[in-house]
Amino acid sequence: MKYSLLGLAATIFFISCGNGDAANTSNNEQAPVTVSSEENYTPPAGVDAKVSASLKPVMDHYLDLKNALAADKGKDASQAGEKLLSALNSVDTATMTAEQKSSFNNVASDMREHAQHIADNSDKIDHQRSHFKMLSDDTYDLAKTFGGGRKLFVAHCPMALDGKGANWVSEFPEIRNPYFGDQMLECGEVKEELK
Ligand SMILES: [Cu+2]
Repeated sequence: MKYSLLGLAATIFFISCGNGDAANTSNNEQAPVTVSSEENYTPPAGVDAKVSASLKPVMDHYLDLKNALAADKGKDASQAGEKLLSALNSVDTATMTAEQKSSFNNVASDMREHAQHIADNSDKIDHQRSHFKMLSDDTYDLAKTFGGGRKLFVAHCPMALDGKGANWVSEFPEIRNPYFGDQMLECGEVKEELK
């Protein structure tokens, strides 16, 4: 019984990740990613240009943080977390509608908490990654409401965080898994595109 369960777990592992070799492939063997362009981007209707512009650094620092985790660099993730915090505090809410303002404030207060934990735990990448899941869900909500400043991709890894599964937002469609880094860099798939 014990052995068949192990076999089942191994099968799920390989189905989930498509390619079992992914675990043994190092960063520099990956094909380059195709980063989406910021040119010709139009924010969703009803979002003021000032709001969109002041949210851009928030998105950029989130993406830096995500790339740092995919590269297994807790220190860089921590620094991106710091920058994300200050970018959140510089968002121009003056031209937001009342509805936008309350949605932004809700998401931003949650994001601040997770960014702070990530900033404070540069030597505990697992801890950073568990906060990153919630930060990613917040970032998704933000991009849905206010636009992401460019085309974005929402990816999912069913194995992240001990099999609970988790999403992330990316500026490219290729999978570079921020929950596993080099250990399983290509585990996951794109679930949604945000234009
Ligand atoms: Cu924490």
